[in-house]
Amino acid sequence: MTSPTTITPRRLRILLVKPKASLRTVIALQRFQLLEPIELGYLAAAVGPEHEVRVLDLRFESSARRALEQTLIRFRPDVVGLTGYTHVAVVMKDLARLIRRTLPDTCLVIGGHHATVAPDDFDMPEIDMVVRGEGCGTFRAIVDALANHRPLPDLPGTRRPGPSFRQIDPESWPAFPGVEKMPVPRRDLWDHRRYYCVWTGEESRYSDPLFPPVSMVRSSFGCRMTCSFCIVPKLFGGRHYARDPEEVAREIANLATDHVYFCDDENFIDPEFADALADALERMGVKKHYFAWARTTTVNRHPELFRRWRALGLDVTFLGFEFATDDMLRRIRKGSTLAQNEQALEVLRGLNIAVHVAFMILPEWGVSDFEALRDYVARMPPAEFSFTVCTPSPGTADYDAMRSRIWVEQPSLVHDCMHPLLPTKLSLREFSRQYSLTVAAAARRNPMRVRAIPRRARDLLRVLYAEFFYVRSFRRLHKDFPPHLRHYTGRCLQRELGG
Ligand code: B12
Ligand code: SF4
Repeated sequence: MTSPTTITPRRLRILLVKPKASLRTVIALQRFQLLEPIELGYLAAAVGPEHEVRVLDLRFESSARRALEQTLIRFRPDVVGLTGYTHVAVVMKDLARLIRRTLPDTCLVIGGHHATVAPDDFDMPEIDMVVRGEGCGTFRAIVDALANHRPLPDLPGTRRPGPSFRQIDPESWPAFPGVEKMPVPRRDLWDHRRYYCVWTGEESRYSDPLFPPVSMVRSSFGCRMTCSFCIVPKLFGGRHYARDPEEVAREIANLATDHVYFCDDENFIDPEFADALADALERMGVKKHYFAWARTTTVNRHPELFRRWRALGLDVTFLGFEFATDDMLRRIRKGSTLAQNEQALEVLRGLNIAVHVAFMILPEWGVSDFEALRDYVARMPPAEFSFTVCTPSPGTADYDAMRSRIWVEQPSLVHDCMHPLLPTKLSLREFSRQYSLTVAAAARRNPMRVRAIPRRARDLLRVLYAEFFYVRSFRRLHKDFPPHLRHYTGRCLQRELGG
């Protein structure tokens, strides 16, 4: 009789990689905000302390490929986890080839937003496993299998490149496992002082840092609304999952930074939870500065909640206005009216909470539409503004509806919600000019600028420099398109489309 042999699990070296964007618009945006690779912190926490994990944030590297290659050679990871949004999908594929060439035996796992919404893009032999949706449990199971000398397991939400890759029903969305399965992200794998966000405030003072070090915290997952362009309802099955308020408060209390950027989809959609989190923070005596996301309807329904959070340190709230007409708000099923949006802005300003207002632009806009938006912004009370082009995410019904009209062969190359994916009515050059004029005009409406709050010379220079590159990236938007589109005039396109 043979006695059962016990195989000692291996301690694995795991490298988690955040790619560097290639689009000027995203790189320019990073001059204002560069936030922690928190998704990688989650994955690192999930695999546990028994493995050696490193995070490589390529956004800081002048040559991302060289930095990755050197890390691969020096660290020789057993597993590489690569994440990314849609706008870096092509970059990710290039990095996958580099990883495979450099370390043929390393297990390469791909996850993140693009892998979730468009997994077919990663059906390539260089990749061992594609993970869709929330990845902590799955990544842990993959690492466990490898550490225990077992083959890669077949897990829900995963695909192995090969003949069966595309046979999986694209409509089968991986279910969110629930908040109790989520670990507290590891933040010791990066230097928190490198991550920042420009910090607007209605009550901002000279001595307040304009680019403070910032940590990201996720207090809840998902949203109950069904905006037709947004992927969040699909990711979380139309549900909002709130974490244990005590646990969130503890996580915030333990942060090395004073500034917290919530990366929830909507922080206040469950007012009982937002109140309970405020209770917990108060009980623990936590005093920090917060940036949060809210729907305008939530603000109007619960102004007292925002008053309470202002006292706790809520400095800025992100409001998705989306459009400046009720007709458009109805079309995208936003569930709010322009009057409601304006009311929310007033409520928050009345509480001295600065507001970040987000608008969308449509490819079919003419000059007068841009002018109307600029007029509207000029009449609005001071706020921080951002503008995206309405480009629904792959995986939404809106994306499927426009798919046949997408004018670039490889949409992910310009899919950062700042480049039009559908033919523009204006020439692309004029569209870019109008877009940049809108961004520049709105920058002058920032509350700190309107009230001419004096700032440190260094901060002032940094923000002006960032703004210059940001506005310029929109002005040059047309240059990011393939050569045959760059010089297209709108009229030409309309003829092409038969319009
Ligand atoms: C906070 C946030 C931001 C922040 C910062 C994000 C960051 N870390 O840099 C800011 C405001 C800067 C931002 C900017 C942008 N964002 Co954003 N953002 C979000 C938001 C609300 C939360 C993202 C987040 O941090 N989640 C927390 C982490 C823990 O979750 P996660 O990223 O999903 O990761 C989990 C899984 O995906 C998986 N996973 C991830 N990576 C990997 C890797 C492996 C190997 C495995 C196994 C698993 C795995 O496991 C992770 C742990 O649970 C999401 C909406 C959402 N609900 O996801 C939009 C979202 C991700 N953003 C989006 C977009 C489009 C952008 C912008 C392009 C918008 C713009 N034009 O300005 C920019 C691009 C910025 C950039 N540098 O790339 C889209 C992405 C769509 C897509 N298909 O790519 C989303 C989904 C919004 C939406 N409704 O469409 N964003
Ligand atoms: S856009 Fe905002 S409110 Fe609408 S579904 Fe997405 S996360 Fe929810």
